Amino acid sequence: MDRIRVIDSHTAGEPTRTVIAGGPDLGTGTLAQRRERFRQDFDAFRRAIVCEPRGSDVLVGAMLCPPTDPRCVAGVIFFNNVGYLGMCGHGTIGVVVTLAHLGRITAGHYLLETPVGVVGIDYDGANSVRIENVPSYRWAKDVTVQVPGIGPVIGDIAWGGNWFFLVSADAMDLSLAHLDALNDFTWRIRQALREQGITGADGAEIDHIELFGPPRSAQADGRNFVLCPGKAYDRSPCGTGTSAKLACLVADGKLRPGELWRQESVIGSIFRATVRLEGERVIPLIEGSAYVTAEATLLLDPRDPFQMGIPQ
Ligand code: PYC
Repeated sequence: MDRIRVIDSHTAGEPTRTVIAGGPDLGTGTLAQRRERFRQDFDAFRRAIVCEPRGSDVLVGAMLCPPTDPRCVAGVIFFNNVGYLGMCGHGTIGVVVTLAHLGRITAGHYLLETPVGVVGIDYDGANSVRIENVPSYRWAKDVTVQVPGIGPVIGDIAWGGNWFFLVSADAMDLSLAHLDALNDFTWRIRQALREQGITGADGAEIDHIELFGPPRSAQADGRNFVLCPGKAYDRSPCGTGTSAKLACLVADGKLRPGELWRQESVIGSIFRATVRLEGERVIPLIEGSAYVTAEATLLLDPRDPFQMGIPQ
C-alpha cells in the first residue's frame, strides 16, 4: 500500500492539494525538465492525486520539489485533472499557507521556483499572500475565432503564467446561475481555437478561456469567469488569469503601475492586484487568502482497480 501525505487548502474557493511526502522522485534538472519527467513517467500519479475517486475535476495538485535556484524556499509543479500547468496563482497562495501550516515558513518574503520562472511571495503570517508573478504580456489583440453555433468571437491572447483567450462578455451574466451557458460558451471557444490553429507564442495551446465583465461587488473593478484546461471553472479569480488581464489593461493604457485592480470571481471572491514595470515587462502582484482544509494520507491500494484514478 503506497501512502501519500497531502495538505488540502482553498484559495478564494478554489482548492489545492499539496503533496508533501510520498511523491515520485523526479530527479534533477530544471523544474520544466522535471515537469516533463512527471508527464512522461509518472502521469498515473497525477491522476491518483487529483482525479476521481480521490479528487475531482476542480482540484489542482501541487508537487513540492527541491528548487534548483538556491534563493528559493521550494520548487513546485502544478497539475490538474488533464495535465500540467505553467504557474498557478491560487495554487501558489495555497502552497504558501500550506508551508506555513507545516512550520516551514513564517511571515516574510520568499521565492518559489516554478516550471515557468521564479515567483516572489510576501506572506503576512496568517492567511494572506501576495505573489509577484512571472512577467505577463498580451501576445495578440482583437483576434477573431469563428465559433461553430455561435459565430465570430473576438478576444485577446495573453500570457500570465498560462495562456489565456480573454473575451469581453458585458452582455453575459457571469454568475453561478448561468454556469451551464458559461461552460458551454467557453468550451466551444476553446475547441474552435484549437481547430483553427490559433495559439500563443511558439504554437502553445491556449488552454484557459477568460470571460470578463463588470463587477457585482462595490469592492471590485471587474468580474471574470475562467474555464480551466480540464473543463472545470475556476472558483477563484484565477491568479494567472488576473495577470493576463492586467497585462491587457496595461497594454490598452487602462491601468498604470501601482494602481489597484480588484478582480472578482464568478463566486464573488476577490484578488487585489497591481502591476510593477521592469522596463517593458509587466510584473503582476496578486494578493489573496488561503485556508488549510485537510491534512490527509492518501492510500494507494494495489487491489483497487481505480487506485490510480479514473482515466479521463
Ligand atoms: O489561479 O492561476 C490560477 C489558476 C490556474 C488554474 C486554476 N487556477
